[in-house]
Amino acid sequence: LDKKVRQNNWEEGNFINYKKMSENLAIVRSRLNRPLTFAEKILYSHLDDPEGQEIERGVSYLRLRPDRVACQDATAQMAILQFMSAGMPSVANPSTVHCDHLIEAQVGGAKDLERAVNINKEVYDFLATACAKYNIGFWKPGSGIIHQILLENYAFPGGLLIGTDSHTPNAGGLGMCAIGVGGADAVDVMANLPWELKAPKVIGVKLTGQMSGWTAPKDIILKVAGILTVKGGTGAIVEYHGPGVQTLSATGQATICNMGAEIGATTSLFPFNEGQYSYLKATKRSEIGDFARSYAKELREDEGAEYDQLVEINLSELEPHINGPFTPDLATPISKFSEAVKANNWPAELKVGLIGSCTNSSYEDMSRGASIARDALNHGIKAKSLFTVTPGSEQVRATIARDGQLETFEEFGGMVLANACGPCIGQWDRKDVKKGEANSIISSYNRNFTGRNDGNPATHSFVTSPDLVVAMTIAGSLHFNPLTDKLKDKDGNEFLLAPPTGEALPERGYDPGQDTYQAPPADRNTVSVQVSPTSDRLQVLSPFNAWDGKDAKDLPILIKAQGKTTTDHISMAGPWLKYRGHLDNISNNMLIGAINSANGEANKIKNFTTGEFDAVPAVARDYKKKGIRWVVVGDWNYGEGSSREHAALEPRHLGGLAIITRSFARIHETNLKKQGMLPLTFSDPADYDKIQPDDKVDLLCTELEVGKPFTMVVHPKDSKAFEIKLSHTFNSAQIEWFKNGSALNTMAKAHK
Ligand code: MIC
Ligand code: SF4
Repeated sequence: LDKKVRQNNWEEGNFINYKKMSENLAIVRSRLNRPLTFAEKILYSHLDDPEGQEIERGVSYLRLRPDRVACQDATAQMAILQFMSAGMPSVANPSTVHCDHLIEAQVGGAKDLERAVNINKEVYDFLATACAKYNIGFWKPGSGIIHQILLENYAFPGGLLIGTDSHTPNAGGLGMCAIGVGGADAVDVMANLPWELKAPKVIGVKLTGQMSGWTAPKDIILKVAGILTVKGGTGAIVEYHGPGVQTLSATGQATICNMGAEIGATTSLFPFNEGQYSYLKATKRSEIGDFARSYAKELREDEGAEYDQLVEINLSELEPHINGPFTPDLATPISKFSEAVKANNWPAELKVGLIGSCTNSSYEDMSRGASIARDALNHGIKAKSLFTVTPGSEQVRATIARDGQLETFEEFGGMVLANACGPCIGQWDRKDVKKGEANSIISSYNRNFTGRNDGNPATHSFVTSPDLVVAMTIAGSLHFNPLTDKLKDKDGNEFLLAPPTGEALPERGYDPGQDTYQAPPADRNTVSVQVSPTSDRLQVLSPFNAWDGKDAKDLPILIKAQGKTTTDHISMAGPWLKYRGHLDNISNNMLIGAINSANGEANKIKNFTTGEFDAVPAVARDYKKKGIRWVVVGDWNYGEGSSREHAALEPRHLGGLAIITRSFARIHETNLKKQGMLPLTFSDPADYDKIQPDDKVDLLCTELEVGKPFTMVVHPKDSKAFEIKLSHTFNSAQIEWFKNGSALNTMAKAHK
């Protein structure tokens, strides 16, 4: 364990520290004296203070020392702007930035990339120079999607990674504990502060049997999402184990961990196994694989480890699934799907099939997909629906270009898009249907909230394996089940598609493609980072005001949001991605997708000072101008989805004080605290119904204390005031963030 093994092939001085990890673990073991889950082993071996740390799953806040930080371009801008205000010369821990979210899909890979490089020049220049200055590895546009690049280059078994994107758990496919966070959390680690996480519960998923035919790794997570629902993983790590693990490729495992974000899990992970070893070897990291073998006992759960909840899946019986529309947990097995389409009146014609994205663009996925397309071509037919392919990285693109899968997809009628997020995040200049027209699309992506892909709320978006996407595009219909339904070849003869086949890893090795990495230069002093004061895309941050020390009286409810309020509803992506570095401009999208319980409409709320209805950001700005602070009332799992901290920064910037909900998604709740907001929950969730949008509320902020509920006095318009109790999860350090106005203010204070 004393060997010096580098974390990756890019950075000279960063090593994997299994020795230190095992020492930490020995300390914690002697204290806890019980078998540990794999997730616990990784977390506890990264504790800042293994002797003194209080450890109770679901209760204590762990102070951790992650091995790495990663940011994508849409969240990195705000993270780096915050890091810059901390005034440090360079990042204290290994960090990378990845350009993937700002590339719009229009006509296909090369042209789209060129266009994006022009449109986003200012932002890319900012990120490139900031990375050079602060010693951060920079992956240029075209390199691929953050999670794919991390898997190919940086993930290692037993490591702890935080990333400013909710699908960071993708690296769990290589046995890494990889957790999605907001930018302010990333800044803590960049600045060498310990990173805090509420000690997660652990949900075990035991896999037995072996998949065959049309069933793919994606079906495991589609099924798990159906069982646990979008909030079932909240506060928990999902840990896969059991004999079925050995039957999966590392990239298949990554797919499963990736989409674990959709059930709100803190992360998902697989123990170190042969599939991972082979992948490390294929990506030129045999040394890491061998090193992991020598530490293998600690890279899995202990015998007898106990889970807070256990789910069992027999892979031999698992059917292919399709989830959606509008939510990723509505899981339907393929054998029941046609019926469901009829019963729910979902548009049966399939307009577009999309494969790839960070979730499903491995060599295996592409090979299996291509085998189905080839089968169709051999019968003289092609895709009936529009069909797009998004390679997850330049390496995957170059390899499938060399090995022929890409050509097959093109012959099949596919359009190959840039190695980037594209339609997954609304970066899609879709032309085939009009806004408002009901239609269906199906993808191998992970998330399918209303309007996410094309900005059209009437688009029914389904997620499934790449295999089913390809098969369904041949039929052009949601009624098609490739396992049982025949297609007609070019002469009208019926045939059944053969089940997909494909290699987990390229026989001839990966082709790295074009070089897309910028290492930090040796001399970083001379690099200067510019933000133009007149820019509409980047804005230097100014600190938020500290708390005034008083209770807040007579606050209006800006909006009482009803039903699903995801981060896409709070701070929409798509066209708004361009303002991710400019807080004031992006605040014009605040809550424009949330449904007002008063009228069932989005972006139409009453301004109580004028009695007029207006857009949410406009009313908030008016209150701010008049010096009136406000609150938002929300429903269950508020802030589900993305890690984007803009969803917390915007209400803070426009004068919000508290967000009061039935429950929160983890990352969003932390993001709110970091920015000096109060995320509060109804102690009795039924109290949500007692609040009317026209009520005023008093928040007794002076009562804020660890573990104590908080009083809210409600003043209904025409009846007597009443009190209700609100709960919160602030610990004492976090209360300081509120008092100082933000976590960043707290950090600045400590530096003085
Ligand atoms: C997403 O999939 O929603 C995103 C876009 O990758 C986000 C990050 C963002 O909003 O920038 C995420 O998942 O965290
Ligand atoms: Fe990009 Fe979509 Fe993956 Fe998010 S889920 S990182 S938007 S490809």
